[in-house]
Formats: sequence, C-alpha cells, structure tokens
Amino acid sequence: MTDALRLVEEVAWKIKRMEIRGATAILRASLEAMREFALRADDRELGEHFRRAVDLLLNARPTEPAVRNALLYLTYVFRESGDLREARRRVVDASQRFLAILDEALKRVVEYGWRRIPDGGVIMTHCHSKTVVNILVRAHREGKKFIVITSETRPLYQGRRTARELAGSGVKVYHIVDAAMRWAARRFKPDLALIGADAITSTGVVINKIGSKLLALVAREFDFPLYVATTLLKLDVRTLAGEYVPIEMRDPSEVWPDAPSGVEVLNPAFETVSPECIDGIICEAGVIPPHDVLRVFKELYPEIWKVATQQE
Ligand code: RUB
Repeated sequence: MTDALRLVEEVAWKIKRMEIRGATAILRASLEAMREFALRADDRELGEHFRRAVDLLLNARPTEPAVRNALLYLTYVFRESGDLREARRRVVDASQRFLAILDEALKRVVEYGWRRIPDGGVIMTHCHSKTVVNILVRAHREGKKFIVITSETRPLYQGRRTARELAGSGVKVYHIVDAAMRWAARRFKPDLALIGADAITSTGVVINKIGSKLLALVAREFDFPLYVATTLLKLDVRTLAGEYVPIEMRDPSEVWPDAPSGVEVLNPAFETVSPECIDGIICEAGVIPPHDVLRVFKELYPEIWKVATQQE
C-alpha cells in the first residue's frame, strides 16, 4: 500500500473505531483525507487508487450520507477531468469547496438555532452532536440562561462528552441515564428537545443515535417540541429512489464484552425519528418543516443534487 492510500486507510480506521465520530466530524475528516490523498499521491497512485480511497471512506460507517454526497461529488470531478494533473487540481479544489460549504452551512444552522433556545428554559438532548453543542454554547454566550439535560447514550457514552463540553462553557447540565428520560421530563418540564442528525430521508425522516426516538416520544407525551439541528448536506438522495438508509449495527462487545453464551447482544447504532415527531429542522435555510427538506436541498445544492442522483 502506498503512503497516500495508507493515510486514507488510517482515517477510515479512526472513523470505524469512532475515534472520529459524529456526522459532521466524519464528513470533515473524509474530505480532508481525500484532499491529502490527491496532494500526496503520484500520478500513477492517483489514477489507480482513487476509487479505492473513496470506497475506504464510504464503507467506514454506513449511516453517513453526507460523506456519500461529498465523495460522489469528488468522484464526478475526478472523472470529468481531462488528465491526472487536472484531476489532482480539481479534486483538491472540490474538497476545499465542499469544506467551505460545510462551514458556511454550520454557521447558519447555529445562527438560526440559538434564537430558538428559550431564555430561562430547560432543554433535553441525546448523544453528542457538535451542531447542537454549538447552538447551545452560542445561546449561552448571547446571554440566555437555561438548563440542559443530557442522557448518557449507552453503550459508548457520547452524552458525557456533550455534558462535559456544555459544562466547560458554563452551561448548567443535569446528566441522566438513558432510561431516565421520561423521569427527567416529568421532573423538569422541558421547553424543548434538540438533537442532531446522521441522515435525513427524502420524506423528512431523521436518522440519529439510538435513543432519539425515545426522546421524541417523551417530548410528545409531555407536550414539548423536538427540533433537529443539522445541515441538509446529510440528505440521503437514494431514499427518493426508494432505498432505505442502512442502519449501522455495531459490535455487540460495546454493549457486553463477556456476555454469557446463549445471550445474543444486539447493538443498533441509530434509529429513525418520523417527521410527525419533529417540530422543525433547524438547517442552513432556517427552521423548516421536515417534509420540505428535499425541495430546500435542491434549491441550495443543485450541483450536489445532480451528481448524487446521477452517479452509482
Ligand atoms: C453521533 C450522533 C449525532 C450526529 C450529528 O453518533 O448521532 O447526533 O452524528 O452530529 P456517533 P453532528 O457518536 O455514533 O457518531 O451534529 O456533530 O454532525
């Protein structure tokens, strides 16, 4: 294996092992890896291993359509280039451009999102979404006072990261076990729930960490709204053609490393939250209803749309 490809493999491995995790971080790392691959590979490597580099990153975590959208775009640019010299330049440029689109989109999500946070309110969240954390930290910096309830997010405890980051920024946090979500809603009467997204389907279904639907149902029962904060770059265009977003099943040992024989441990990483449970998607176009995601995506990203719907 060549050095350039090894670098991509290392990033893919870190994504698989969840040293790099969260949809946005995975997208960013994948784009940076492809940019570095294009810069470091010699012409022969670039020509021979481009597809392999893309596949390594695509397969690192299956439930990540933003990575797919980005890598299909780079593949399109690569294929459309006249020669390898042009391909290198265009892949590097396109990676940079995609990263800039991502940064701009995230900035806007935070800009719309922090205004939604009620002053003096209680907010519930689940897992760790950088987008959600950025919104909450910004709302705090804008002078809003509120409490956040974080759930621990078994088996890998991403909720602790959320709690640590928020508390580190001065936000008051209560941390609970996942099974205490309903208890917390009863006790604290939250004003809203805010979660991130790994994937969005053409009909506005959101896929996020297992436990997200539980929170959505708690929000329904106790009558507070659930918002999803995400860039629309996570739209899985394949769902328009009838396909399902694959839900990643992870290693059972994350749940119970020495489970007794006869016990089969199941470890789904994500689950769907249906649009009826979502009061709004806080995205780069503002706060929109879930059923509008496809229309807005096409409007915002016509080029990505074209490439992602045309390519294998
Ligand atoms: C993380 C998760 C996050 C989304 C959005 O799951 O479900 O809510 O990825 O994150 P995992 P972001 O820890 O399994 O990757 O807003 O940072 O894109």
